Amino acid sequence: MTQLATAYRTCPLCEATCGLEITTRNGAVERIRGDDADVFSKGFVCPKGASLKELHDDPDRLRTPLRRTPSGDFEPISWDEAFAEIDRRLPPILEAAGRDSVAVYLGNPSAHAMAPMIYGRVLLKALGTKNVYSASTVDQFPKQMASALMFGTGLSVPVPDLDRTDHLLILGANPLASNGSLMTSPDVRGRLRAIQERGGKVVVIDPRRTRTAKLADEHFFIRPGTDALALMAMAHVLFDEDLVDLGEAEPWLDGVETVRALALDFPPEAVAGACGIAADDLRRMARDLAAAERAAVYGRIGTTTQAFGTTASWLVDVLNALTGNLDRPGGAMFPKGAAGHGNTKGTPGRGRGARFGRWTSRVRELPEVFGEFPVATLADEIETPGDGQVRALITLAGNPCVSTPNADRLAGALEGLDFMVSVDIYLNETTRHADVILPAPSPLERSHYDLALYTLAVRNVANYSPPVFPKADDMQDEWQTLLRLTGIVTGQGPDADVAAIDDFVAHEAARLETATEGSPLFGRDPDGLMAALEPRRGPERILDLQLRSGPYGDHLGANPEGLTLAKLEAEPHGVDLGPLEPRLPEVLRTASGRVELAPEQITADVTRLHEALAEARDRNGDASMVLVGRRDLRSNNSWMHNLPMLVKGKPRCTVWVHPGDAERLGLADGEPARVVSRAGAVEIPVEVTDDVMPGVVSIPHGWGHDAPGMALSVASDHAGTNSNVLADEMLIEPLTGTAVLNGIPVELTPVRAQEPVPA
Ligand SMILES: Nc1nc2c(c(=O)[nH]1)N[C@H]1C(S)=C(S)[C@@H](COP(=O)(O)OP(=O)(O)OC[C@H]3O[C@@H](n4cnc5c(=O)[nH]c(N)nc54)[C@H](O)[C@@H]3O)O[C@H]1N2
Ligand SMILES: Nc1nc2c(c(=O)[nH]1)N[C@H]1C(S)=C(S)[C@@H](COP(=O)(O)OP(=O)(O)OC[C@H]3O[C@@H](n4cnc5c(=O)[nH]c(N)nc54)[C@H](O)[C@@H]3O)O[C@H]1N2
Ligand code: SF4
Ligand SMILES: [Mo]
Repeated sequence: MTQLATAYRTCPLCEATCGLEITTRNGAVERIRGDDADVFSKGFVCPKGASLKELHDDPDRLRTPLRRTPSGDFEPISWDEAFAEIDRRLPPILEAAGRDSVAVYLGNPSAHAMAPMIYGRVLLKALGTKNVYSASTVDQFPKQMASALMFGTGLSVPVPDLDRTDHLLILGANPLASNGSLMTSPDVRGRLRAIQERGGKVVVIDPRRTRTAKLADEHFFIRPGTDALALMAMAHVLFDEDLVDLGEAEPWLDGVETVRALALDFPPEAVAGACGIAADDLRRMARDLAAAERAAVYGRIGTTTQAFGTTASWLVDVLNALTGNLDRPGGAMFPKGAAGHGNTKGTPGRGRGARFGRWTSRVRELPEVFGEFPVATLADEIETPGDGQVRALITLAGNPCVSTPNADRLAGALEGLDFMVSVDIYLNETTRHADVILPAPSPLERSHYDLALYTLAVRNVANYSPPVFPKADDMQDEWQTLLRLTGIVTGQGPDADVAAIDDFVAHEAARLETATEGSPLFGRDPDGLMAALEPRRGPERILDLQLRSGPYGDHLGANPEGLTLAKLEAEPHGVDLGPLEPRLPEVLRTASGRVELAPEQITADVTRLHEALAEARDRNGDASMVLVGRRDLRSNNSWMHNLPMLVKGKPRCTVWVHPGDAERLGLADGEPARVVSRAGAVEIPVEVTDDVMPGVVSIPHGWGHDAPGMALSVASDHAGTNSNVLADEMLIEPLTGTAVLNGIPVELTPVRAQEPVPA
């Protein structure tokens, strides 16, 4: 008999958190479409959401643990064998070479699931290594550092209040392709269109004419890496033309005069040449921002993974503050996530602030940021002998061999490790170097709640999804895998009592909550809390605790109308907690209890900005080329190219070259070019287009699926080229160590002009 059923599930693939309606028949996915009743996404879905069917069914997706054999192949093994092997090989390294000899790399999907968000942290703590790396240093740390220094926590990131703004200035983001980032917002296109429909304006600054730029009312090309100059110039105009109006936030703002003094040196006329934007246009952009009733400035990847990532990210919110748009409806506002986070915990309005550089990396002496080292130095730490050398690596949901700079060097370094474990769903460019691969369930076989993304959402919402399907026979929950690894690194062996460790973790969470002044549960008995959370276990128990102690929570009885996980379970389309609300000063966790508009660590970087400006003047008019990235709606970083519906059609991994540059360099549309940087060289087909600025070329990241020994049968037929072979691991932004992935100096030559390489 046919069993038809409908399940509602939040899509875990990108930051937009769309609600999906998943129709199943006899335990298989029949159809996936947008959930019209979802309180946030209201039916919006992108092709990737629908591709979850192919992901779930993908025969290449790992179903059992794998072990690398001496010949370099992989053989399936049981979970018990896998953990026994890890227990045989990892603890001796820890014992002989110390905790720092084991590095961990956390990839992007680990911010999109509860198990790694909660239990990844447990594993890290148990491991006690300083060698923690993640995708954050090829992504958003600059924005998080700026936010932490200005507002007190790394997740106090103001997001544009899309649904109420009249004027949106976007720098270095293409939300029509990416679906938004550090701005959780399903259906960005609809929300941008609505701005225009209510008479507002969207302005985009990007070295490419993106889909977002095409929708916008105005678009300006910008020379990569010069956003901080452009933003400084706009700040200059605001002061110069007496347009500064701090609005309601004024009583909480410190450092306005420091900003004024710094901006004085950057009139639009001085930076126009470097940025490639006319002085008049910079002036007008600043005036428009000031004139709009409600405006927001928003910057993303193009402003973070570049030479001035932190400084540009800071200036985005400086402009929001100077125009009175910080914390105002229609401006840039602070979300309030239901599961709580740094700026909803402890004493409202004041905190410990943020400290960076508490320790430094061994080889390049790079400062720690949010407890991590830059992934751009991971290869150094593996390759360089000496005390504290990294000898083993655990990767969790990451593909650094494609996603991080000088990818080829890192791949070589991984081969030199004594031991490597990957928790991953594919045998891919990175996991092929592992000795043991531990699979994770399909997204449809696990529950979901967006712990991180709802703290960045343009509307306060909460949505929990139970698993659509029970786990496949041989599958183990990812959280249990992480706890078994925790058992191994704490010397409890391969068969540690996972339930007991989980009890311990939950009890610690309850204890911490009851011991935190300002918590609604302060002073309560942790054992009583534990009893109230029965019979939940694993991520659900922690989530229930976080929801119930969070800003909308039931406070375990004290606020009976409040949120609980049970309430979310009863609302498959999510719970709408309303539009963003002003949160100053309560949101602040700075030591001063004020908004630090001019944090010293960042303002010190303005010296470098002056130098960059001088250099740009010297360079004026030369023919040097720089590389930037791009995203495509049907990709998700490096790992979804094994799904036929996402790779069909014409190849997308091409280098965009402006017609003028193509002519000068002898490059022809459709012909291969050789692109060379300090770090490496690739050959890639040329796409001649005036959608890219002269002097700039663009290659999407996440491709290059041609390494040997992988099990990616579809992706390897659409291999493309790995752009991070070109990204230079020595080019990092100094404050956070985030890799410069946009604005990489490159040279291009036609391949046909090359001498054939002698055999
Ligand atoms: N040149 C250039 N490089 C870039 C960028 C760029 O714009 N330009 N963008 C950067 C950004 S923003 C990011 S976030 C990084 C991403 O960097 P990474 O996170 O290292 O790379 P991903 O491609 O996201 O790889 C995710 C990995 O997780 C696995 N995976 C997927 N789902 C699961 C799961 O449920 N459980 C487990 N255990 N594994 C899973 C996949 O198989 C894959 O191996 O790339 C960065 N690299
Ligand atoms: N379809 C799809 N969606 C995704 C992802 C994906 O790979 N594919 N990845 C997800 C992840 S992990 C993230 S972090 C987000 C990222 O989300 P977005 O930041 O929106 O990502 P991009 O589309 O890469 O947009 C970055 C833009 O910056 C421009 N740019 C490059 N250099 C500069 C510069 O110096 N200045 C300025 N002003 N612009 C510059 C690029 O041309 C590009 O258009 O997307 C997420 N969503
Ligand atoms: S926009 Fe993002 S969350 Fe929405 S369906 Fe697409 S991949 Fe999933
Ligand atoms: Mo990212």
